[in-house]
Amino acid sequence: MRIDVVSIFPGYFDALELSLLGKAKDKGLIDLRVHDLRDHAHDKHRKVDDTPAGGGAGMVMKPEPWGEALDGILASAADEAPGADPDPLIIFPSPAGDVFNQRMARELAHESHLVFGCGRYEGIDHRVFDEYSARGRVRLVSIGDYVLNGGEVASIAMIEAIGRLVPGVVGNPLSLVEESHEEDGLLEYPSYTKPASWRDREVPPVLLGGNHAHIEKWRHEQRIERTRQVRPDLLPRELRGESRGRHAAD
Ligand code: JEE
Repeated sequence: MRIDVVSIFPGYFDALELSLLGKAKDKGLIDLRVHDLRDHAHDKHRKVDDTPAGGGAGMVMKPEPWGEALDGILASAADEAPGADPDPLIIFPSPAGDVFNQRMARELAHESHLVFGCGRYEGIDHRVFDEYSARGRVRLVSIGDYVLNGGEVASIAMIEAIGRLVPGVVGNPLSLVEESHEEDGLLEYPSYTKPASWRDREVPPVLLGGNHAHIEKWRHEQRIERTRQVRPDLLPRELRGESRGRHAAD
């Protein structure tokens, strides 16, 4: 998978080298290319922002550097994959986007080329979105209902979530198989390791008993109880029967 990122803070993406994604890069599974938007601002101050049309607080990113940066990436994609390969998908992280989730990560992991356009300030001149929507596929995506200062942290979260789903990236494919089986919307069961006793806190005895049917049953019950406690909204209808979580009085 090729991933291009455009940002005025390319250094943020050094973090991706530290983890799994660094190894995926070394293995040639993920081709991550980070571009500095300011390289496409040609005035002497390399200015990428300006005051908002119509007035208001803050600054807005000018369209011209974005046009030059994205045109360059799209042209290089057409050059390198001359076959009628599917268009790159351009993702603009935005508080106004569709909310990113595991389903979206799974869908995006099938793409061959993603481009992340990281805005700053109050965002990017909307004509950039219109231009690339007219020429190809564009999505506005939010990572959740809180306000960040720009698209970089959101892009890193999405790249990590998507990247680990690319075949070969996660060391142990069994953990992904397990994950997909557990894709029933319930939270995970609690995990333990050695020592069996730590500060007078014991690993639950069922986990040390070696009866795998009991262990599976216990883990499933833990998942349901945990979900009921902290995310009752995720409980499937058939498990919601005796739930107290859905009553207005709670
Ligand atoms: C991209 C600039 C900063 C802050 C105005 C008005 C928005 C932009 N989940 C997520 N939260 N935040 C982002 C995100 C933030 C960004 C950019 C993504 C580019 N910024 C910015 C405030 C505002 N606010 C009231 O509603 C909220 C606009 C994000 C993602 N993905």
